[in-house]
Amino acid sequence: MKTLTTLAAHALLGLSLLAGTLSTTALAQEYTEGKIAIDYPWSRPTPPGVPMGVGYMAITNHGDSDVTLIDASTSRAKSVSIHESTMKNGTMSMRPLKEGLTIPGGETVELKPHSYHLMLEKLQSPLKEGESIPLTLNFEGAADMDIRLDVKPLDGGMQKKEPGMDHSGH
Ligand SMILES: [Cu+2]
Repeated sequence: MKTLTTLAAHALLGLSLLAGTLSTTALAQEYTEGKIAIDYPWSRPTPPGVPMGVGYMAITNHGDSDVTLIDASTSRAKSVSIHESTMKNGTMSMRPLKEGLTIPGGETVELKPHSYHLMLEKLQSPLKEGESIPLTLNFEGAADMDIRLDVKPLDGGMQKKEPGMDHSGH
């Protein structure tokens, strides 16, 4: 049974990689703890020598009151901070959210490229595609959560691709 399940999972994964964004999202990991749901937590591979990685996910607050992501930690990095990227005069810059990131009751906040993200600082070793990175999220107003970031290819399946054009690798 276990072998069959593993084979099926690999087959599904292969299909999802070819099919692109929608299937990848549909198969993505979800976590729920109390009123908080985390969808599609992912990261990107880091080149050797680059000491920083990213963390992306969608955080949904099913409660009535605000919840704030105040901190996060992982065994793979010395520290994790919460950042916001903004475009200013054509240049992308990012700033730490010192007060944390608030998710109002009944709303979803997305951490994604060019927007809110987690910054994994002083990585112990590069993040490699296919890895799953343990991450603890600390909330104010909700219980802490242990999740895993799936390390996806550089485009993260986030870019639009032409069907049949996805064979450039290797
Ligand atoms: Cu950043």
